[in-house]
Amino acid sequence: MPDHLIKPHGGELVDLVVDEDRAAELKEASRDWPSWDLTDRQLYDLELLMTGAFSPLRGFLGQADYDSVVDTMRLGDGTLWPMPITLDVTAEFADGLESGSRVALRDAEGVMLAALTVSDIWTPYKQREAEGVFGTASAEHPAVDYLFNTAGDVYVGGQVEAIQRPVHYDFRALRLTPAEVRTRFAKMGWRKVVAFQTRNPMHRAHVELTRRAAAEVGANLLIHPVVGMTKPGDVDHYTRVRAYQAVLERYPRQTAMLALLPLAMRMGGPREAVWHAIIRKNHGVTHFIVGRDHAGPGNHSNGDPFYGPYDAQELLKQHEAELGVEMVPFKLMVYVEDRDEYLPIDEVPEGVKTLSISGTELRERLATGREIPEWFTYPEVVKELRRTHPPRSKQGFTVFFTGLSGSGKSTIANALLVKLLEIGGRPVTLLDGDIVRKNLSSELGFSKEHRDINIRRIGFVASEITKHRGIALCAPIAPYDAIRKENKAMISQYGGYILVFVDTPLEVCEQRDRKGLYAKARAGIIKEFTGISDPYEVPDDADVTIDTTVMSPEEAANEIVLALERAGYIDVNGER
Ligand code: PPS
Repeated sequence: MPDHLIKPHGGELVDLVVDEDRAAELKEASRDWPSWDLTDRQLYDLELLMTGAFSPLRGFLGQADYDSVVDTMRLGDGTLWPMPITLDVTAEFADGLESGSRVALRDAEGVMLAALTVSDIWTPYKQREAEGVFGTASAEHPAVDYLFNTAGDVYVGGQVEAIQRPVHYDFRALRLTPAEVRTRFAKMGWRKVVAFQTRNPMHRAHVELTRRAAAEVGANLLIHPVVGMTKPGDVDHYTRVRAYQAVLERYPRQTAMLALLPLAMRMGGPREAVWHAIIRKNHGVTHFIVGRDHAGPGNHSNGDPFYGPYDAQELLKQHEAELGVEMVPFKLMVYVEDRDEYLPIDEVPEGVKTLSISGTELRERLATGREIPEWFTYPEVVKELRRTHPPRSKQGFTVFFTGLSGSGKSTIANALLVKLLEIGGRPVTLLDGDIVRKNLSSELGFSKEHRDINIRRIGFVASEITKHRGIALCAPIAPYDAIRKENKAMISQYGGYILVFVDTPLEVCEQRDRKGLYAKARAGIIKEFTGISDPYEVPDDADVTIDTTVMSPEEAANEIVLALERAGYIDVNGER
């Protein structure tokens, strides 16, 4: 593509990828260099550095640029740049480096992606970074949490020479570099392009909003969703991209284009909006849509928002002339039933009825299988969402029993197993204490450390079973609360989790002493025996508590079936 055709779109693009000879030279030399295995976030940052999406950056920020970005939102030379792109490492790794050192930057498989020439090594004052960049030092902000609790303590700055881009096997045709996007625009004759940033599935409101934005400024549309790191709990990008592909058909032919952006978002609100605009400018767009609460991190636990709903618009407005990207601001779009159309909330006539469905409400409708109305989204989007978010009655779940040895966990679990098989529809796996100790944990004893490893293994297997929409019944003693809660968090990401406390008093367990273990424990022959010489932490979060002195195994299993039914995981009347 001749240069003059590409020029109208965006400024100078940095390209950090070296030619083959230089790449071979760097690889050869790197045998003597230390290697740094990039974290997920660093991989995404490096990819966008390499492709020029972060132009004018040529590497990870040095200390002077970093200080300046944190305090003034500008690089040392005055160029507007709102987000510190830093290479955080451990203190041990940094110890072996000095200015002028070379480092091989590698992916998780050990493939060398780039060479870094170290210019600066410093220990950042993270509190200042948090307050300067995100306006808060609260670890409830996901990026601040990352900064304080995940990022390394030392930063290393320096120029990057790129050898190869991180490998992605998914949606390759849609992963376009800034240069590729510019070339497409030029080929299609798109002189004005408005970009839409998103980390969510697109529903009718988004399509209406983007169509309006494009019409308002007389531009074509680039749908530019983030497929790097977004907010925890977001819909996975595979589902989203399939849905975007479907939604693309809703635009007039040849007016809109879809490209994927492998960005690690920080959820930094106003500063992030400016960053997003710079990245889009690098992709050659002329306009950028900023809606309500752009790149917002959600609220504090007390309900207060981190940023005002239109703070991002205000900040970008101040800088749009300097950036050369025009902002297209949007208010919240709501559905006006009488007119069967979407309007920005400030254009809705007084007294007119509006409808909207929140993210939480949408998730609940998916979980219960309730209808998702056509005024809200398109059937093809619903279809994609339902494929990955089936109703609870089709999701997998784990029933996790905890209780003393001899409390009756296994007996009840076996009764429940049979009842669930009778109901049918999902495969059931019983991970009884003894089964697990034989097949997964035969080398482990009963120290706290070993018990925790044992329970973690059970949790991992149960989470996989749950993810694959089966049923896992786990029945170990699991005496420690923290590890039970860890499992609960892991499993709940994928489906249901019900904690059953088999609350049989120690005296009763001891009286029963079916295996003769209590007698041995009392005699000191077995050490670290739960309830006798080892602790049992009573759960405070049990969903079902069973006292086997008043309830038969059959009744107990029935209680659990009822609890599962109430939670929606078993639908005994409907389709199984
Ligand atoms: S844990 O704590 O969850 O890892 O224990 P778990 O895997 O469920 O194993 C408990 C069974 O092992 C037998 N056993 C002991 N239990 C507790 N403490 C000690 N020291 C011990 N040594 C052996 C005991 O039979 C437990 O089986 P259940 O079925 O619970 O009675």
